[in-house]
Amino acid sequence: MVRSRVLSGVQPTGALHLGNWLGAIRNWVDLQNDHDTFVCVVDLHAITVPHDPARLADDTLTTAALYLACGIDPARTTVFVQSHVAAHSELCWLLNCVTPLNWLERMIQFKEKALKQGDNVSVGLLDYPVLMAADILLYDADLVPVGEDQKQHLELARDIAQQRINARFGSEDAPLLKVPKPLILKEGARVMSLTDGRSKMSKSDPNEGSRITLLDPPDLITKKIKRAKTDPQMGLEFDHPDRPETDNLLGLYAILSGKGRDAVASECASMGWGQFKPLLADATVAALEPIQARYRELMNERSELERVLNQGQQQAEAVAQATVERVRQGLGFLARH
Ligand code: AQP
Repeated sequence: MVRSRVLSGVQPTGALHLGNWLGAIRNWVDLQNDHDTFVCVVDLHAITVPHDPARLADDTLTTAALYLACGIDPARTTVFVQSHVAAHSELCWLLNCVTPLNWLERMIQFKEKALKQGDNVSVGLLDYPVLMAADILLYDADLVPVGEDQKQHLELARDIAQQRINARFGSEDAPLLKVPKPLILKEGARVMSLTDGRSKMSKSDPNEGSRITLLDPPDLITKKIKRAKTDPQMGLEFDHPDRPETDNLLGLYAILSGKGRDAVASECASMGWGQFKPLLADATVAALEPIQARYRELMNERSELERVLNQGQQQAEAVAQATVERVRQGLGFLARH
């Protein structure tokens, strides 16, 4: 049976956190059992906002090592670094030239991120969704796991493939690009900031206390959870509209302890924060301990990590190159040999 192909990635813009794991990487680990999975470290995306050149390579390697430490298996998943496959930049350029500017100007994430950058907004930030479209379309992905904030970008990738490439340069029986579908992720996968239950946990939040990174040591995890924002009400409950922090922390406990929401709802119904927070801290430390141990092993075997990324690059290149050639042909370029 032909397995559906899935593509996803995380930007190496800083230390990966619980949101990246529970909202993204954990799902890829499940998907690799019955899908043809491609996961990359999207380093070209990481430079669409100002970045530190002294950290990019290390952050890229760390991100790849964390994929493996979280359970991505290179025997079943193609793991690679986006910039190692030049076809991403090439297809992005080809797509740029057929994408209307006003499609990009209305992207919500661009508007939000541009506001934070002030006068320093790069063309790359505006072009981010076209690069993302290239990432997906290069691999003939059937499905793309998307959270709420990436839905608009996937819609754009579909429109570029369908309306701007296939309809204009392909034929109905031989479309140049496969049009991907969204894979809606399981409920409860959105992890919120520890300092504000209404905004998502994020690598770029200037307050480090807002997130727990996958490599935080136990004492730091305990400290961050101790300081996490709460409310003065006794008794902890899910889904209360005025208690976003409670919902977030209980949700984390349900996942990280492995107990699930129903068991946690009854266990914590009459608890106060003083009793709950140490439980959450212990569950978080225990859940991250095997990931951290495997990460340390992997970083001590750098040559093995590099071998995995080289192999991933070759596998990815084989698929990506064929797509670029198809699109080049459709657009009428002189053949190259
Ligand atoms: N808080 C979150 N809860 C659930 N899922 C999350 N993801 C990110 N934050 C959360 C998922 O992680 C994947 C990769 O994210 P990304 O690095 O490409 O960019 P992002 O979504 O913008 O993540 P960050 O941490 O907020 O990065 P910065 O601060 O650099 O922009 C995606 O699948 C995302 O849904």
